Amino acid sequence: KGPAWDNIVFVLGGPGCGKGTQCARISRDYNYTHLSAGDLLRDEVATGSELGKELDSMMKEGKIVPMHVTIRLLSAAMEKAPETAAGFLIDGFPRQLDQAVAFEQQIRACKFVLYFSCSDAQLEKRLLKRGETSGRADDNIATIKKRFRTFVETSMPVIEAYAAKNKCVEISSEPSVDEVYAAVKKHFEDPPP
Ligand code: UP5
Ligand code: MG
Repeated sequence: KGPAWDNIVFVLGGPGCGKGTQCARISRDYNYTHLSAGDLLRDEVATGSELGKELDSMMKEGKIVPMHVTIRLLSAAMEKAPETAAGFLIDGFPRQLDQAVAFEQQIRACKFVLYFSCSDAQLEKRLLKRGETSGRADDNIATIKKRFRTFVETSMPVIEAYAAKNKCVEISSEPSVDEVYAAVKKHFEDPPP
């Protein structure tokens, strides 16, 4: 397997913190393959399959879907990625501690976690704004509140576990996209800080 398999970065943070926005820039500038677990799930929903229907109703409730689904989708997408890529950005996964363990056992260990911290007030503002045009079924206030709750209760422990192992880089995503990216870039430059 190519060098990317030794350079897996989990990109985590609350709903709307800017994972997708920042990953797009990193993949553009550093030749990383960007895989958003949420996008892969929404692609499955878009096929109209039975599985897609089940995923859609879980996502509308802000629930985390069973990890055998996300791991299968991610692993298939990783196998299809260009061999010349420098790394993988796994955006929005793992969302629960057992998912981190399973991914690292079944695929590879991650190099580090990039965690975007942001206040709920800012997240809510961004998601409601995006909801005006995104067409995302979960960008409505009722689902947003559920997504926040799931993040705090279930996904924060993943971040805390990597932080305890000194494998978590925390960057505030409260400032502008450019300012956040300036902080992000430092961690992808060679040599690292
Ligand atoms: N924006 C971004 N950065 C900004 C900044 N610095 N200043 C001002 N505005 C900024 O950004 C969100 C919005 O904010 C955009 O309009 C952007 O322009 C603006 P985005 O980059 O899209 O943020 P992101 O963190 O990617 O937000 P997203 O909504 O995608 O995060 P979620 O974690 O909520 O969504 P995801 O797609 O990962 O998951 C959706 C659902 O899928 C989950 O709720 C869950 O039900 C399910 N799921 C699983 O079950 N398992 C998984 O492994 C993954 C998902
Ligand atoms: Mg996203």
